[in-house]
Amino acid sequence: WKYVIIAILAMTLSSITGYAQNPIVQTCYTADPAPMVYGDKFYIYIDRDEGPDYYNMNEWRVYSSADMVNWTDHGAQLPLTAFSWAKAGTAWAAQCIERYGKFYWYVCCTDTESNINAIGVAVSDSPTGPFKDALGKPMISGGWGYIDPTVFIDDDGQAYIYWGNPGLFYVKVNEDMISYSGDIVEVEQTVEGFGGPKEPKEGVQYKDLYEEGPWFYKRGGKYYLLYAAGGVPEHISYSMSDSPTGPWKYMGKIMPLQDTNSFTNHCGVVDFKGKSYFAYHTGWLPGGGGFTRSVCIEEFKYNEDGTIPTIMATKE
Ligand code: FUB
Repeated sequence: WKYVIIAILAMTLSSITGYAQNPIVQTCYTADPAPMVYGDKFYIYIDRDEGPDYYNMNEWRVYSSADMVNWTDHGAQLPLTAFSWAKAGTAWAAQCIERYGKFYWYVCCTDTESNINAIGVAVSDSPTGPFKDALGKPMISGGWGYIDPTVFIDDDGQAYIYWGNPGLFYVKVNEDMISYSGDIVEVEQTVEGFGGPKEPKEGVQYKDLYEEGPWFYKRGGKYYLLYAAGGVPEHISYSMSDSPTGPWKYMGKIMPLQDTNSFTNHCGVVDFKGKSYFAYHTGWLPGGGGFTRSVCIEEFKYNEDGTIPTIMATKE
């Protein structure tokens, strides 16, 4: 009976907290989480930090859960070597989405030929891979700051990809999900749209409030753009719009600065089984830090008007 009661208590507690324990991956250092809901599972796509003193990363990995408590490690379903054009050690932030039963994993890494960041795309028939380079070359390249892709397919079928640091860019993605149409647009970072001083100010470390790591989605008819902000160290802020291409309205901070042992942060948000989840990273595993980060998740509730409350990083 003692064990039955303990088991019932444990199950009740885990259903209250909604997820197991932060960091959700305890076996390696993970960063830049990109959650995706497909079927009855929550998938999370991450890049693996190798450290010790830079963003030295060589693979993207997939984890899944049906209950936000028990996680399955699906392994490194996308090694950087899958992209023959990519420079070793540069497997940075990525996001996977589904269209017409295929899964597209958008990544950023350095193009060996130009030695600057570029965005690539890998494809699979399953959310857990195996994935292969869809193009054999970068999908989007030719500019500085082409990192941290985030992709969203609107209700009318038009897909968009946002990315960038420095700068925030977007372009319309074609229905094939591996090419794009029209010009790449750089978003003007007004104070109304992204907060913060537009020009550098003495004593202020940042130029614009937007820094990197955009996360783009739609909910309740409104478009959301979440991003790492404020220079170094980073907090998470967001802007909202009635249109997928703006104009954006700065809405404030979501995750303020805390002692998370990581000077970057990078978020992803989804709804799953009636609850909302905010994924981010810290440096909270033993031996962790700014280049050996760890993915964490918080459950949260949107405010009645669709705005996002303050979310604090927790170790629970
Ligand atoms: O993980 C490498 C870089 O650090 C990402 O591309 C940024 O978003 C920051 O998290």
